[in-house]
Amino acid sequence: MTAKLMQRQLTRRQILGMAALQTAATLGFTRIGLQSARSAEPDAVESAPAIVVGSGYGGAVAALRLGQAGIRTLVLEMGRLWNTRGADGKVFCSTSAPDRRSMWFRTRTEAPVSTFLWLDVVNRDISPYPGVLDRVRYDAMSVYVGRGVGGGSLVNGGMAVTPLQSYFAEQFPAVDTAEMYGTYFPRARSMLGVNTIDPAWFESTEWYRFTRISRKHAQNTGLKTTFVPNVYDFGHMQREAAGTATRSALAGEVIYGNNHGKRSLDKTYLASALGTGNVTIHTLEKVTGIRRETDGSYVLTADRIDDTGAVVERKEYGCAYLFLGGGSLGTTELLVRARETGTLPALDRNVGTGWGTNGNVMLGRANHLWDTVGANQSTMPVMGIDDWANTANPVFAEIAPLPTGLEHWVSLYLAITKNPERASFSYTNGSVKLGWTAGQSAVSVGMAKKLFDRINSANATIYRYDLFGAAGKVFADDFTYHPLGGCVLGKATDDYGRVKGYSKMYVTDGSLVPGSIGVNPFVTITALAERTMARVLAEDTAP
Ligand code: FAE
Repeated sequence: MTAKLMQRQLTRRQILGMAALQTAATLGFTRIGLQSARSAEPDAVESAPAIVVGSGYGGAVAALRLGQAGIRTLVLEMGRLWNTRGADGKVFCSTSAPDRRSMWFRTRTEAPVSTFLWLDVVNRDISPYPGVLDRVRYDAMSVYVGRGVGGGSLVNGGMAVTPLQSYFAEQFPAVDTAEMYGTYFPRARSMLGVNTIDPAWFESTEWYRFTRISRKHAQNTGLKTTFVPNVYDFGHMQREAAGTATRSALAGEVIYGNNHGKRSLDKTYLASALGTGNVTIHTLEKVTGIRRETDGSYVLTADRIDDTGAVVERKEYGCAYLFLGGGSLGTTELLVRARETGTLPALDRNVGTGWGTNGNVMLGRANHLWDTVGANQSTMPVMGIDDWANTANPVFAEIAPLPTGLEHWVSLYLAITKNPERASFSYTNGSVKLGWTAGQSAVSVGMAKKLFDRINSANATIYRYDLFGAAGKVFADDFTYHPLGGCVLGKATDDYGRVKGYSKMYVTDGSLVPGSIGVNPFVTITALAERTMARVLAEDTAP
């Protein structure tokens, strides 16, 4: 899409919202809204009819729909607004030369593919800063999440996949699938700006040679592959390839943010939300506690931090309606803490349960010398090996890029397996812990191995042993990109995300999904949030 055309498709309100985001960034505000775009005066009001915690998919949908309903809404986001250029003239740093902008208060980056030829050549020393990617570490599992206005949309691969209707129905038996697939999935895809790669360009461009090689090897094994849509603007990507647009996906940018091309939430839902004039976002404010007053309103405590991570202010906010969009970890942690410390004692015992990794396992294969994957690789995945219908061993494996600028003959995959294992969170000594064990990951590895053993055998290839640490790990089963569950729909909440035990409190994020959805999850999270907001605005907020 040309810039002109895109502008025509944006509403006036969305353009105003984008302007608010831009002005706030330029002036270095931590408070973003149409008011702050006009004036630098601090907001004296510390309460709002509605508060949204977090600005990822669930939070962004809630903010937009509340704003459109004319409800003044405050969004509290612990990360920063990513719209200010660094000394290099860019907002985000690249994966090949990460600096302090890359990770959330770290002294060294922690990339998923951590070694090459067993050498520690991927990660870099950095100075601590509220960077855009976090890796939250628990005992046997660590979880990658995005931090900033837009949450995971800032760092993810943009794969916008609608789950198989039959699997969605299996995971959400109480949800009307006809309504989801007829109304909420299409609404989510349209709002997110989902588009598909031009198949003719895909077949001819050097940037997707790595995908075509993996497809060939899947076909040699008798396996099915399928194109997957993305929120990265493929028109922009083709112009990057032609040399007429600044490169982002074709310049190795992804997990530490994309400077161009990606329709992250700050360009879609959140811009529209700010454009309603009813939504304000506070950044660098982490909600740490929730309690309920006798009048039924909620009080949130929040720590405002500076760029060093120091708490510069402890704040309290009041609201009548509370929407939790802190993601599977953020929301679950807040609610488990509130129940266990007695500030929200009536929360259901299912809060903190039903958590899973979406069966994530990452792995690499070594190709023959003649099967080159290309030195030039786009960072946006566009195809998956779809063996989900194999009931004995269901796997959907995304064909992932490994852009190094050199030919390396590696095929990389993020396998999504149907791992039935679930874990719970517990509250011990002031912190919330995840009880996932290494044995539970072994189930995902078993499934991924069965599929990729077949692919290796059909193509006479082997695994790569050098990508996930010096110890020679083949299957990276100790991290996930897809944390799901913790406040599962119909268990910790009613069938629409209303938190059990408390009125006017809602969950709208990935914690509603019961640990597995079979594909990359953000379209599902967005569609479910749309469904929740439609119901809540129709039934709960009427005067
Ligand atoms: P999320 O987007 O994580 O947003 C939560 C927000 O709340 C964040 O901005 C937090 O900073 C903020 N927050 C948390 N706690 C607090 C608190 N206490 N106070 C204030 N703010 C708070 O949640 N999914 C796909 O579908 N396709 C992909 O291609 C894909 N690739 C991925 C690649 C990477 C590297 C990663 C990390 C994830 C990827 N995902 C992908 C997963 C996807 O981004 C994720 O499922 C969604 O972002 C989850 O959406 P939520 O709304 O649940």
